[in-house]
Amino acid sequence: MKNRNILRAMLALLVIGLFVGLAACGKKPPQRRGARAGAGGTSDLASAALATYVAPGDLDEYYLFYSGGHGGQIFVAGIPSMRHIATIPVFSPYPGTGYGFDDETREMLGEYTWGDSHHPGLSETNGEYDGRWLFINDNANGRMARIDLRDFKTKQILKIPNISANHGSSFITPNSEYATMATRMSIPIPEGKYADVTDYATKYKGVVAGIRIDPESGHLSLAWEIVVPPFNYDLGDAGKGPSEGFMFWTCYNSEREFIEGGKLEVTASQKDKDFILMIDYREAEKAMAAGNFSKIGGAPVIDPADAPGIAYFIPLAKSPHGVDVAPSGRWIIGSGKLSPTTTVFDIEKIKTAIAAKDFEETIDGIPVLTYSSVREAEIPVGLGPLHTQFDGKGYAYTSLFIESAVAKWKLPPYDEGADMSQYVVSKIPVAYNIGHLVTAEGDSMSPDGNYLVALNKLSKGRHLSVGPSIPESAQLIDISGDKMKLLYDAFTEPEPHYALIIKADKLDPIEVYKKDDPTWPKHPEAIWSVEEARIERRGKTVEVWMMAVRSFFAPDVIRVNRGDKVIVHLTNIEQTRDELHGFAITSYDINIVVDPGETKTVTFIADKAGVWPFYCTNFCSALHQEMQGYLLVK
Ligand code: RUQ
Ligand code: CUA
Repeated sequence: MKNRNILRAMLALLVIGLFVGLAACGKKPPQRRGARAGAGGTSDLASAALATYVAPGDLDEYYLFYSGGHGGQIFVAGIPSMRHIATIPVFSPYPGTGYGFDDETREMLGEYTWGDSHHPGLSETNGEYDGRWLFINDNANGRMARIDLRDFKTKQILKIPNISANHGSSFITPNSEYATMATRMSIPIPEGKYADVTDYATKYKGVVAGIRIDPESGHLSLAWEIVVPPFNYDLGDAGKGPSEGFMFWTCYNSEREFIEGGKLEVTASQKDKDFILMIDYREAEKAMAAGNFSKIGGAPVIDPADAPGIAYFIPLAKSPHGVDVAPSGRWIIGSGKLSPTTTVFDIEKIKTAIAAKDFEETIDGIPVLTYSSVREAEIPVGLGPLHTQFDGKGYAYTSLFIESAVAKWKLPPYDEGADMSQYVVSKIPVAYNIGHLVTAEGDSMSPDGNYLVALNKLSKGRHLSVGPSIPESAQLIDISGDKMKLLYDAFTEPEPHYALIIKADKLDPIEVYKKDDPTWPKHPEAIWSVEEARIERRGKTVEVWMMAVRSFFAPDVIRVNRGDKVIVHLTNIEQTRDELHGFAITSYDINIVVDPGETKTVTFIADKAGVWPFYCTNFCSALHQEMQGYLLVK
């Protein structure tokens, strides 16, 4: 750290020296980087460079995990450098790490070759990120995945019945008991059932679900589902502190209709208000224990009409997107996209209203709390508010999609009868049309309050052109002072939605899979020496136990007959960090990659006769090119 500050000071002198030098010799300075004025913000070159420069060999302070949208991955970057460090494939195959080619990951991907990864969630203990697991939803196929942060690999993809387009996910409760899932686009349930859209109001249903997280292994399983009216359930969050025990989701289209040719954007915006759905998951646990559910599509589904106290609606400005619980857990923040305000709700007022049965109406067995009784304030943040994050110092930051800006505003308490606009303390323009935003440890109970990353939908003109499809932009903003300061523009593959920032020292990833590590499951087919390497034939099945080490495979010839089933278990016996080996068979569309100490299995039918070289795809040594063998198919 100290070294780094010295380096930064030296850099500052260098930058200043450069300008002074250029001015003195009378030469026109080259167009100064950072000087190009434009909408979306500029930064002060010297201070921004100092704040973000991570010297070669030096390390970032935080990990940034940002979703890859319909690319199906998660990207990893460092903060403050914003350098992309790794890609974690989740819902899509990724030949770079061999993901989706070996038997295990191929089975995990199942029938899909892509997913729409939106909202990462980090495991928590007592409301703090604990650095164990990272979760993410698939907005396309009703799925959720778990990544182990010891090796940064996807370990499980869970698909559950009845959830149609899982968007309101994966938000984690303060002790990682549950992750959320929710239907974005209602359908008749179970999936596969037919009903025309003309019967939308009565035959289509939404479903929200609690996914249990095993406290030891992180394994995901379905705990319960709750059937809810056919609205579109959008984003969610889990309560904490005084709101622990509740889950929240915004929903739009409370008009509950899908009119053919009617444009949902119009028909779903008729009413002034939509809702936040609030679920009491302790009540869901009780309903499950009492057998108070029915089975739909194989899943236990609770009907709120039969389980009073399980679900409530909180009215909110129409067509809302984000709902975010403040670090204290007391304030629940929701934003209607078409309203220039964001609304603060008080969990204490919500509890009081529930106790007093202070309801406006009841929809499909779900009471609607009286808006004026539970609302704390409406804050005029600006146009197109989407998501809100926090700094732990009493301020909230709301992304403004239409305004292309981030608004910083003060959380309660507020003065009685005050003009609320005074609580919007500052704004910073971003480039352009911001969706999500994230602050350092912003979803935990103690955000760090130094960095914010704006995940913008458009980046036009802020980088070298790469044709009509240009990258998304992610802007790093300093929020440590009174005024927000733009530090850095980074550009990403399509298409980050949400992201999370965790302190680097909370993670302790392994360097290799140690040969005898009791904390890691032993692969039953692992081999550790040339002596153990072998090929066995049983009828038409040929099984190969192969090892890879710099710079050869053993065995390096596999003889089979056309039509044989071939099973290759490949162990990389290296115990040195970053000594990876690949195993690609030409013309067979196979490429697996094994990390040091790792074993993977790939099974295929040898359906092409001939001589097919296999080789190591990962550059491993000076003699990497020589690391090859032959699959001989007679
Ligand atoms: S959503 S910004 Cu999943 Cu907000 Cu995309
Ligand atoms: Cu092993 Cu290249």
